[in-house]
Amino acid sequence: MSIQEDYQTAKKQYEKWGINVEEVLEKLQDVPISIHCWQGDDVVGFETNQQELSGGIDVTGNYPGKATTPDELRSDLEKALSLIPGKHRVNLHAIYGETNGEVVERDQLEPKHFENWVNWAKENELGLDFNPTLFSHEKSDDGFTLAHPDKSIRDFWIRHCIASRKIAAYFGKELGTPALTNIWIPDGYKDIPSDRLTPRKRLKESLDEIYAVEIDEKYNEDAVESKLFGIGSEAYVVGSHEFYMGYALKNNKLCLLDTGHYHPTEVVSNKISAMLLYSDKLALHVSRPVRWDSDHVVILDDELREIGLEIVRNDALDKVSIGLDFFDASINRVAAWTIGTRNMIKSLLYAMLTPNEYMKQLQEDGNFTERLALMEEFKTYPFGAIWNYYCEKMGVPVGETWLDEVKSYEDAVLSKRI
Ligand code: RNT
Ligand code: ZN
Repeated sequence: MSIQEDYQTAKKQYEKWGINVEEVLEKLQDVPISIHCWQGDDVVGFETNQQELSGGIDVTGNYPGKATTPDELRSDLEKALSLIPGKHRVNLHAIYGETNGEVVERDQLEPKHFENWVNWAKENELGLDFNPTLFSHEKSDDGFTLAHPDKSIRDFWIRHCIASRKIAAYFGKELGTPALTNIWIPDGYKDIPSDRLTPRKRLKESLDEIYAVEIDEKYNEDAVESKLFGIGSEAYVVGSHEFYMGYALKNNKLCLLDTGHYHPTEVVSNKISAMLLYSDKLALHVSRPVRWDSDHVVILDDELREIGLEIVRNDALDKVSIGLDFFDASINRVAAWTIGTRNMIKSLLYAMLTPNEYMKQLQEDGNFTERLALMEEFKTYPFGAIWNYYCEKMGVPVGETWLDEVKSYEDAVLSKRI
């Protein structure tokens, strides 16, 4: 049977439940995923005075062929994007600026250092998002940045964050879609603190200074990302969930929830509905923690499906900015992007192909038997046939055939890199 025939048969099964599959696919096309550039080079970036990766995060593996220049990274991203259905966004970090071999301090970065990225985004019809980089730098060597006891160090990072918001606003203006600037800092202690409050007061003041600079929300939106622990900050992280949730609600910023930044049995899918009652927008870093915040490639597991369901059934596609955050250096990096992003899209499609209103009513009626039965039966509905048709319709490889393209790209391009 052909993809078309499979699709027609599958479609009928979903239509029995009142699901308009054509409409679902139209809608899915318009959901952008913000693809993180840093999977392509193991979070190295292009700074002239590069430092080792720090900040309590870690990349393991040494798969050959990682991008070491902006053109290589863009070419790898283009390859991945050609295998992912839909129009998406690319998420940059400040360390991915281009300074022509010149050492430009992070607090001196300007829009011009990201001109090539903007031109490339225009050519490829992509939106861009941004992150100041508050790690892998001598001024963050002791693990502190915006909450540092030394004012001159704090001020440096405050200037960097303000410069970053201006760069993001330039993206937003040039590309006609607001950029999201997400602040994540590593600040925390390895061992039990004798004072948890003072660093948090300092972080609050630093954020106030950063956001005192007004930037049109038409061009830039601000998010803050919390964390539970990092390598070297096991006992205490200044920017905890409660800290940023309070800050974001009070100051009208977006909370960014990274799926690897909570206790092992705590899930982001359960936070979305609660937080959206109190703020208009949310942002996500979809990742996959394996035993710790390991940033494994996102797979279509129960939690990813649940995240998709929460966004879709609560009509929150316009309220939740979906970004990815994983970095695996043990497999082909173009494949890593492709697998993770395709899975994120699959989870949204799965959710859209679920009779959500009917299932909500079952719960209201106390019919938990049918609720569970249907949830389980839908797992084996012909979802794959709809997904395959969607890929074909969007002009990207169907099923695992994308892997052939990654292999050819590896032979022709990646394996030639030193
Ligand atoms: C770290 C945070 C942060 C980084 C990126 C590179 O734990 O998740 O988002 O992964 O900024
Ligand atoms: Zn993250």
